[in-house]
Amino acid sequence: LFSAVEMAPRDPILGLNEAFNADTRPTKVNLGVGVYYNEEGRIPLLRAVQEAEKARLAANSPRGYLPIEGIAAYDTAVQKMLFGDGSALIAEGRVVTTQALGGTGALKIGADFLKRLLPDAVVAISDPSWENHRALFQSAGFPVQNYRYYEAASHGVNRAGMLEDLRALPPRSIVVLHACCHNPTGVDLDIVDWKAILEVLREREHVPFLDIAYQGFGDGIEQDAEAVRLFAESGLEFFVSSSFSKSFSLYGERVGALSIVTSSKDEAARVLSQVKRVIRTNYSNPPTHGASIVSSVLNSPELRAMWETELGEMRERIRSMRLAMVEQLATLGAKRDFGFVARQRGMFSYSGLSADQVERLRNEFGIYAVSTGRICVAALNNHNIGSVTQAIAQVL
Ligand code: PLP
Ligand code: TYF
Repeated sequence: LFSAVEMAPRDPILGLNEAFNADTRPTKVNLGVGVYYNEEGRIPLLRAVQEAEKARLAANSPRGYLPIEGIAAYDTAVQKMLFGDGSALIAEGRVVTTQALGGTGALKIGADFLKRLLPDAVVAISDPSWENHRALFQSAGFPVQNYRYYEAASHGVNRAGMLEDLRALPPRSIVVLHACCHNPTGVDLDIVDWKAILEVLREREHVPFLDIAYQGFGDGIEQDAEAVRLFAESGLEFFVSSSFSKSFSLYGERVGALSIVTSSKDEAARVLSQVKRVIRTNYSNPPTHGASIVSSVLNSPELRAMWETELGEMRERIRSMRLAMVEQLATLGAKRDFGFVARQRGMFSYSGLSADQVERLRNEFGIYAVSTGRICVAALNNHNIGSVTQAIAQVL
């Protein structure tokens, strides 16, 4: 049965973790995987989460099966975060939201449902994109193409190229867009870009699939939802996959959601019934713990305020690391201007380092980055930034 099974390639990012863990150098630094580490280099357990967990433990809550679509109070809280408290879409009952196993689970449920709706569609993702986007939509049975996005020379977006590629896709293609804090580049679209993209999607009848895994890490919870809100007002039907892995530092609890914007309450009911069918035949119903914690925090004014403060602290700490990196590299006389790092958003920076330079960082200094030059700025802190910038200056 297994004699002809071939070794599957490792995930290029998660594979780095294994290599990092095996490295015995005490000065090693992991800038590979997209995880937020605090100033002490640890994954934080947020105070708001601790409070909610204490309350949950004290309540001795039973662990029955959840509804297929998850905890209702959680789904509602997700909708408000994405579409805004006063959203007309929510009031009109046009949004379907189901709890999902992280942002990844949301993407997969959405992809499987879309395969039933549009079996012959093409999926388009940004060049570059999160590694898993391509594999995930391919495993749902779609051919996956790229649209131009990142422009290395300007450390910005290739706006004309992107629009041209979106226009050139077959009508009714599925277009995956990073709503904020683009992974891997850190380079985001502005509102003018979003409006232009929206018009192309409308013209070509493409199906937008907004992926938002870092809400709150760019400019703030509301600000980072700008694109989602624009789409909400456009009258288009679209998909949103969202995740609390990063914003609640609950990576292993798998807390995410799939939201689908439909044209009417009646459509929403029918769509929900089909999405539930997809969930039921995959894992029946989602787990309780993570979503109940997130739901208690989002639905309690005190805990929510505490969480927003902590999220703001994470965002500000990343920003200060970006500024420190730019400053230190300039002071060290790096042969390149790194000012663009301060303009990028979210956890990542496409640093412009080549695969050779990344390899030298790893071999000579024990500093791990993705071979594309992506570094996780959220893994820098005041203890390691000096050695990281010195190493970068050296390999340049
Ligand atoms: N989408 C993007 C763009 C991501 O960077 C990630 C990161 O993990 C995900 C989705 C998946 O999120 P989760 O870890 O909640 O599955
Ligand atoms: O891009 C990252 O580093 C995060 C974490 O298959 C991640 O999004 C990476 C790869 C993967 C799952 C999660």
